[in-house]
Order: sequence, then structure tokens, then C-alpha cells
Amino acid sequence: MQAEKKSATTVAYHSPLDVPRVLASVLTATDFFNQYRKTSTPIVITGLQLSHAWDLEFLCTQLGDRIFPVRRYGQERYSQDKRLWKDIGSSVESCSIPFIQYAQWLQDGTAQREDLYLGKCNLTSTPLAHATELQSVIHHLNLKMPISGFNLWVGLAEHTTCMHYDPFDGTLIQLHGSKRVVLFPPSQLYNVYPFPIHRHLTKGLKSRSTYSQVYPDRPDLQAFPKFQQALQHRHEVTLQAGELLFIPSGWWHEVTAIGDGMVCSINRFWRIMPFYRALQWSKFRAHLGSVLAVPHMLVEWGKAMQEDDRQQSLAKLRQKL
Ligand SMILES: O=C(O)CCC(=O)C(=O)O
Repeated sequence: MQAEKKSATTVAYHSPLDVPRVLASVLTATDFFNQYRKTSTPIVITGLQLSHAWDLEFLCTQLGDRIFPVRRYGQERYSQDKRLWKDIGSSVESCSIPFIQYAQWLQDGTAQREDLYLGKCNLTSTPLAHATELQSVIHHLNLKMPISGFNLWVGLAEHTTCMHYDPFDGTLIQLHGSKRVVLFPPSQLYNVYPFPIHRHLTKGLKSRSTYSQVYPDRPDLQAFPKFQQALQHRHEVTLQAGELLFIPSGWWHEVTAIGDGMVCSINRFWRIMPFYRALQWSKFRAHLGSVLAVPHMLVEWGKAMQEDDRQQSLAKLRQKL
């Protein structure tokens, strides 16, 4: 009997692999380093003590009229083929507004309607940078050599940060609501179809070679057939408030806010440790992409310098870095 031929578009699903969960109180800094960081293994650290609820009221008291860029994704974006997107990640069209204005938009339906997201906003020089829960987990895990300050991510359930990887180790702390994170290891780099590096030459940072062209939950296997192989390596975890996800450099991750209402997390990037782990192609590839984006960025900076509201135009470009 002839075996039935599988259509190129049939997705063979595998149960996702788990990400280990360990209680913060039983995980020492040495074990974290030896078992997870050294081996480039994602892990969820649970049971972090939150000194208060990180709800919208608390965020408003801490951030009030500070100005943050809020990205407008729009409802149509995720129904489009990613290859047609005009911008991605930090380059998505944004407007700079006081936090309380954003809080209002979260409550009155504007944020939902427009799929607005306050993504990767630097908290340095705000009171939240000194929050005890952030400081104590860093101390507990003996995390050193940050590449960035703390970044705030605030949005509504169902917002998705599309699948990408970072060229640094990352820690994502969930503070309010939950997030579902889908991960693929660095070995799957080409099976998840990153945007090509050369696209930076013509699109600057509006394209990102660290982003995948595939929607992991509804892949187009005709366009991206090798993604079928990546599915065997899919990991999935739901992150609850009071949990930290360690995302080693090069690991692909798609992050979706779930539940109802406001969802808030803070992340930070760290130099890759131990040093030899930094000798990975995905990291160099990401940096090469940034170098190729330079000529396009210079043109954009040149144009911004000629604008009447030069300061504002330059500030907008800085946000996209
Ligand atoms: O929380 C998010 O929306 C994205 C976070 C992320 O990509 C990260 O922590 O690396």
C-alpha cells in the first residue's frame, strides 16, 4: 500500500518541551550559573517576593507624567505576511506621551483598538529602577555586567511581541498578569527563517535580521517548509507574576500577554557569560546586521537634521536603536 503523501502545508505538531521551573529560595547563584547560564538553558525562577501589586495605579504613582514612546502596532499587522511589514520591533511607529495618558488609553479601549504597546522603555532615572524586587533578584543570582538598564513592557492581554532573538543574555521578570512565551533554541536559526541580513542595507533598522518571518502558531509551511523541523524543538512556558524567565542569548522567543487587563514585565540584558558562549554565529550575525544598517541610518539622521523640529526627529530615531 502506498504511504499517504503529506501535503507541504500539513503541520505535524509535537507537544512543546517544558522550560524547567525552580524556586528562587532553593536556587543558589552558583547553581544558576553552572546548570543554566553556562549550558545556555532557559529557566523560570519562581517565588520572587513582590513588595506590592504592580497594577496600573502603582505604575501611575511611580511614572506619572514621565514621557515614554508607545508603539502602535494596529489590528491588521498580525494578519499580514511578515515579509510585507514596513517596520518591526523598536522601529514600529510610535508616539511619545506621559505614562498617565497611556494608562488612560489602556482603560478606555484605545490601546486595545490600536494594539498599542509600551515596549522596551528604559527605566533608568525613574524610581522603578530601584525597586527592591528587581535589585534583590539580581543580587540573588549574582548577575553582573549589564548591557542595558531595566526596560519596562506594558500592554494589554493578547498583544504579541513577535519571534526574535537577542544577542545578549536576558532576564524577563513578570510583575502583573501573565505571558505565554514560545521558545526555540539557537540551533534552529535557519529553520525559523530570520529576515536576511542584507535587508538592512535598504531598510536600515526598519528590518531586523534577528526577527523570524514565521508565525510559530500558524506557520506557512509552503513558504517556510523547514519550520516543520523547528517544531520538534519548540518550548513553551506561561510566566506568572513573581517569576523570572532567563532567556539565553540566541534563543528565539515570541511573547504574548494573556488573561485580561494590563500586563507588565521588566527585562534587562546582560553580557554573555561565560565568555566562550559569546562565540556564536547568531550573535555575530545580529551585530553584522546592525553594521549593514549604518549607511541607511546616516541618511535618516541627515534628513532629521534638516527638519524644523530637529530635536524631536532625532529623539524618534534614537528610540529605534
Ligand atoms: O515582554 C515582551 O513583550 C517582550 C520581552 C522580550 O522580548 C525580552 O525580554 O527579550
